Amino acid sequence: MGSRSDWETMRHASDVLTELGIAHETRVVSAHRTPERLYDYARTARDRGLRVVIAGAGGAAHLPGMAAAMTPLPVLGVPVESHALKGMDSLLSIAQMPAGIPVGTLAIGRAGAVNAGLLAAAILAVSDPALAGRLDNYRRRQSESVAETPA
Ligand code: RP5
Repeated sequence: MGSRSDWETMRHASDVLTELGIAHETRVVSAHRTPERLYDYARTARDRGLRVVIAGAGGAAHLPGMAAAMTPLPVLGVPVESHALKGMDSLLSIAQMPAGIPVGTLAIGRAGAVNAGLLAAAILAVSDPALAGRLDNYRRRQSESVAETPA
C-alpha cells in the first residue's frame, strides 16, 4: 500500500488471505515518496516467490500501475477512498491503464480490498486444489449466512 493510512482499507485484503490460509506479506511502498523502494520491491517480487501482488493506493494512485510495469506477476489494484474526491481519483488513476500493462482494478474501499484478496485466492487456486476447496467452503459459508428475510 502507498501509505500507512491505507492500512485501514487494505487490512481487509490481508484478513481474507489469512482466513484462506494464504501466506502473504504487507508492505508500505509509495510510488511518489519512496520510488526506489517501489523499484526494488517490484523488480524482485517474482524471484522472492511472490505470485500475485495486491496494490492499494489513494489519490493520484500510481502504485499499482508502476508495480505492474516492473513485474510480470498479476497486479490487482485497490482504489483507496480519498478525502477530496471519495476515491474517484484513485479508481480512475488505477483503472485507466494504457494497453499493454494490465492492472486488475477492484472497487473503491473495503469491498475492493476484500475482493482483491478473493481474486488473488482464485488466481492461486487454479493451480492449488486445496486452496480451491477452501475457497469453495468460503463461498458456501457466505451463502449460508445470507438471511432469507429482511428482519
Ligand atoms: C497515497 O496518498 C496513499 O496511497 C494514500 O492513500 C494517500 C494519502 O497518503 P498519506 O498522506 O495519508 O500518507 O500515496
